[in-house]
This record gives sequence, C-alpha cells and structure tokens, in this order.
Amino acid sequence: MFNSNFLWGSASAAYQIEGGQFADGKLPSIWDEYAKVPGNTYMDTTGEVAIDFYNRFEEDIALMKEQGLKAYRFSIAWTRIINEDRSVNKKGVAFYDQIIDGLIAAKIEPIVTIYHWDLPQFLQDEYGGWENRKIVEDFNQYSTILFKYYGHKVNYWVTLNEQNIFTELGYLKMLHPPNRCNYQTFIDVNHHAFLANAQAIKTYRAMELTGKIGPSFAFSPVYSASVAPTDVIAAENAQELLNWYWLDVYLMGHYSKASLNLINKLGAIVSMTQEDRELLTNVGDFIGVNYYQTTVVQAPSSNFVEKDINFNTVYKPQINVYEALFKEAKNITLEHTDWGWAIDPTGLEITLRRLTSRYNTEILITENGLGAIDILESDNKIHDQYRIDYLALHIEAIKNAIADGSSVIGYCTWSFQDLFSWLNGYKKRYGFIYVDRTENDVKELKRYKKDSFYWFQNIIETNGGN
Ligand code: BGP
Repeated sequence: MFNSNFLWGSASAAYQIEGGQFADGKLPSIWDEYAKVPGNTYMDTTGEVAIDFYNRFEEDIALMKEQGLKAYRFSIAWTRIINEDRSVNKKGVAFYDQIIDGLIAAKIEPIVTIYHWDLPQFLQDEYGGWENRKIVEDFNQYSTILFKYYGHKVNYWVTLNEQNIFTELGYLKMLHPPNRCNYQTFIDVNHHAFLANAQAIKTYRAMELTGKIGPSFAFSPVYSASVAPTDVIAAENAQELLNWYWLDVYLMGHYSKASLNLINKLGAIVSMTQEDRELLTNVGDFIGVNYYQTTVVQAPSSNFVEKDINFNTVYKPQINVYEALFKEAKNITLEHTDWGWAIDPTGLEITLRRLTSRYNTEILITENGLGAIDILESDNKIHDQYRIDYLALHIEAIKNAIADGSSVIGYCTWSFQDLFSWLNGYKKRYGFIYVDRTENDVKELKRYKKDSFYWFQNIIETNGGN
C-alpha cells in the first residue's frame, strides 16, 4: 500500500524542456555547444527551443494541476544562475522562483535537481569541468545559491542526476560531451563528482535546512546470463563496477573494497586524500532511482547473444573497457522497446529489494517510463495504451517491494511533457502530454493530453489505482 503522502510525480530536465537558449543572460552549456556540432545528435536536433517551457510554464503547470500531480521534478540550469564572473544572474533566479511558486500554488511539491548534465561551457574551457577538483568549489558555490534562494520552499533536492550515465557517456562511450574515452579520466571525474555531491549535502545541512537531499542514480540490476559460475562471476564484477561502486559512496560514505580492486585491475587508481575520505561521509537522506531496464552479463568467453544498442542514427563504435571482466547479453526472455531496452517491471522490484537489503535507505523513484513513437490522431487523441501497460506493471512492482519492506517515498514518471531526448530528438517520446513538433519543424508546440494522462490522473486520485 502507498502512504497517503506518497509523491505521485513526474520529471524533466532543463535542457530537455526549456528552450530560451540564451534568454535573460543565460550562458552556453556544454550541451548547447555539443548539440550544435553536426552528427552529434539525432538529425542534429538541439534544445535551442525544446518544448519552450521557458515561455509556456504556466500552461504546463496548469496541466499538472489538472492531472492532480503531487510532485514535479525539474532541474535548474546552472547557466541561468551563475554569470561568468561567478556573480548571480538575478533574472535566472527569478525564473525558477516563478516555477517553484507556481507549483506550490498548484499544491505540487517541487523536487529540484541541481545538476542534470548542462555544465556551463566556461567551466569546461577554464579547467576541464568535472576533470578538475576545482569543480567541487564551483558546484558548492552554485548549490549554496540555490539553497539560499529556494531552500525555504523546496523540500526535496536531487544533487546530481545519474552521475553513472553522464560520466559513462561523456568519458567512456563518446556519446555525450565532452566526448572523451579514457578510463583513468572517468575514474577521476567520478571522484570529483562524489566530492561535489558530498560537499553540497554538507553545505545544505550546515545551512540548517529541513528538507531531504540526495543524488539520483540510474540503477540497472545485473542478472547473470546463465548459472555457469563463470557467468555468475562476470555478473558479480558488473554489479560491483556498474552499481555498488557509486552507491556505496553515496549511501555508506566510502568506496567498496571490491570496486577499488577492480578499478585497479582495469589500470586506474582513485586519488584520495584524508580530507576526501572525511567529506565522503556526508551521505544523502535518500537515494533517487532512475529505473528503465535490467542488465544481463556473461563471461568474456561465453557466447550468448549480445545486446543490440540502438540510439536512432547516432551510433559510434563502442569501446568496452570492461571486456576482460564481462560483456553484456540480450535478455531473450523479455520484450524490448523500439530502442532495444528490456521491458522488465520485476527488475524494478529487484532494484528496490537490493537497495533495501544493502542500504536500508529511503528511496525516491526519480524516473521511470517508456520511450515510444506516439501518434497524434486526426481527432487530436493519442492512444498510448502501451505506456499505460508499462507504467501499471511498474507501479505493481513498487507495491510488491513496499509489501516486502522497501521504503519508497515517491514515484516520478519520465516524463510529464514530451521533451527533447538527448540522442533521439523528438522521435522517442515519454510524456503524458504530447507536444506537437518534429525534429525539423517546431510548429506551434501545442500540447495534447494522451490517454495515459487520464489514466495516471486516476492512479493519483485512488493512491495507486485498483
Ligand atoms: C535518463 C536521463 C533523462 C532521460 C531518460 C530517457 O538517463 O536522466 O534525462 O533522457 O534517461 O533517456 P532517452 O531520452 O535517451 O531515452
């Protein structure tokens, strides 16, 4: 059963919805720069206009209110808040004040993500962004400003969105900015991000704010491709390197011994000082979980069908730094989305159980949803029964995990409105609200309610549905 104050919510990220690329003094982010290079994104789409939330937030908040949403997770663009001389851009601050106040007036709990991948380009240029320890100080300065302006009215803070994904795609797979592939750099960048996360949490508490704060993580439970012990060991390696490496730092305040050993085995080291060790003990109040799919792993010598990767037309040859330890396989027992993501509601139950058993922490599901090609019919309806089925099964899985002892405080679907998908343009849609635009035609950006909008409205009304 869901508590009466369960946060039925939905989520988004600044670059994916706002547009208003340089409005009111906003600076360029690494995504503004990356997306404008031909070939980097699907059909060269960018977030220049996105779905124009910057100008249409009132209409969108009214739709959230109509649906009965209890929480809305959105991110703040660092580039709207800080000027290049590190002073505060008051217009940027005022923009998010309007969003936060609008949500509160509509009785919707704002959940603020501090960083959802849109690093100011000047920090990348000045010292390499996340590659340099200086980022900890800059991130702290930026977070402190947010806590100062919004801390008294925002009760839920997500420090970093999916550190595991932005570092993997940016520093191993060359699919996100800054388009690098180097394992040692990846480890350094992650160490700096861990420190930045811990420092922001420490600052938040020092300011005696009473809300909850924690990072969100893309958790994909690892399954072994078979019961052969070699595959099981491969799965252990993957579970360690793809999950516990981050989560132990976030939730226990230190690196797991096994992940440090494996990192060394792969030729990298974590450069840690005594101060770092102490700082990392500042752990969050909850863990945010973004759940989309499970991962199947086999031994390097096994021959199960490998997983196909489908990022629309943006595909670069993948370098697998983990190849000596494990490789991925396709889960042939499951159906997959049009983008090859395994549909596995039970995987969410497994996620919640594993997190509860290892960390016994509060969990906020910060993202979950189905990316699909939606059709706007001639009568302006969108019949997305496939999305309803997907979400219903995942909600059922949460119910089961709660019955088995998990402490889940909320569920944010990805996403409320259709939005810009980093590598899939506007083809891959997730929202309850259809936004009428294509990759190359912005049209009028009209909003239409999909069937899932009404279905989720009922889920909220009945606190979990029948
Ligand atoms: C998560 C990100 C989101 C969103 C989502 C769906 O990893 O936090 O920002 O993009 O995935 O991903 P995609 O748009 O690639 O399907």
